[in-house]
Amino acid sequence: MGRESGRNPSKIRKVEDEAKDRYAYLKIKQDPRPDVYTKIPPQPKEKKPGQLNEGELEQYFERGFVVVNNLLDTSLLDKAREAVNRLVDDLANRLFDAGKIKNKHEDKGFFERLTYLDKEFPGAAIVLLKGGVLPKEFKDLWSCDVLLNVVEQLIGPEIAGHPLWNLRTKIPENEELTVPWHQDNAYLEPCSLEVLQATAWIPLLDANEKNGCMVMASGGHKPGTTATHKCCSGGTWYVEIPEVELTDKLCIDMKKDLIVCEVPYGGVLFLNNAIPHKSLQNHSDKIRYSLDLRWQRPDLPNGFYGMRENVLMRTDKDPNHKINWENMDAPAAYKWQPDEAEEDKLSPTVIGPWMHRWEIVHHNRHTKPVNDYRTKWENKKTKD
Ligand SMILES: O=C(O)CCC(=O)C(=O)O
Repeated sequence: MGRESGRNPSKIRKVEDEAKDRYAYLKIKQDPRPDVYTKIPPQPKEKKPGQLNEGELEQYFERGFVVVNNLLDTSLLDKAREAVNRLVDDLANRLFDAGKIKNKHEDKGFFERLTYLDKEFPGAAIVLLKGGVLPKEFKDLWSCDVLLNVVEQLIGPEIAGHPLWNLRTKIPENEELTVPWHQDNAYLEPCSLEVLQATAWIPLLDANEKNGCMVMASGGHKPGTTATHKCCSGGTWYVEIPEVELTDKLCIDMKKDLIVCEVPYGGVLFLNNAIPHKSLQNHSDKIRYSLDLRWQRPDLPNGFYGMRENVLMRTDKDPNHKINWENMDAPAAYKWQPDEAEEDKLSPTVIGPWMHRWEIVHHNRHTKPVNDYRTKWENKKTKD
């Protein structure tokens, strides 16, 4: 596997040249394909803080991702950590009040406390992940100028936040928080394939191979297609791309194209919604917290099954645009489970409409209630 740790385009250049032959074959077979993943849009005329340089921009569209070190002001990340601390504290109180735990582990630090809570109440880390509460500190990060300046280079000056976002709570040695090979499009409706959704994956510590950073299948966005995913991987709610789909449909050479992306604190991994990626298991003794935040053009469909709208964050039409977060703040039900009962919010079961998009080849506790929800999702769409 290759290794990536920021601003170094040259070492992957050779691999990509070799890969071009494979994509040329696909081009003949699959045109027309969406070119939003491969075509650099017109660039802003103005120089703005944080903007990618030419090489980085090229990498993003050529490989489907780019790591940028030292991009964020770490004080923003420190504040995000404080917000996570509050969320963990709130979860500990709720679990304690519900009689699920006997010890709130208040003496434990940022990188350990949730692991202790999860030992006492298995699934606590999932409850936090699915909580979907968006504190002010996450909003400040999501809409900070430096990130929007980069996103503007990727999708143009009209920018909306996409409702699919996550606080990843990757406690050590936990299968359910280790995400298998997938394309983000697989979690959305097929229309999202036509729309570039730019993701920033932002670790809240130095993310590395040991604590479970991301691995990208370089160039896998180029066929411009979503591979056939299977549902659900192991004991999880995640869909997964079988290896044969990675190699045959997305043209991935499993020996050359896989890049381990270590991202230091302050750095960001930018990716698109068609690039295959996975995350590694956390074999360290610390929790690997990270945020994944997404943006797209506001006038295009977001593929979120009609459940939530995008939130306009920047527009050329109004330089003083004030973000209305109301939609992302919608009642604290999990984003995929719109009318979850109060007591279910402490349940570590995750289900979502993607489970209907792909064949369920493996059942587990997450897939069990899926048919009950099917009607609710369908009703919701019809109503809207
Ligand atoms: O953070 C992780 O472990 C996985 C993130 C991911 O797969 C994503 O953001 O699409």
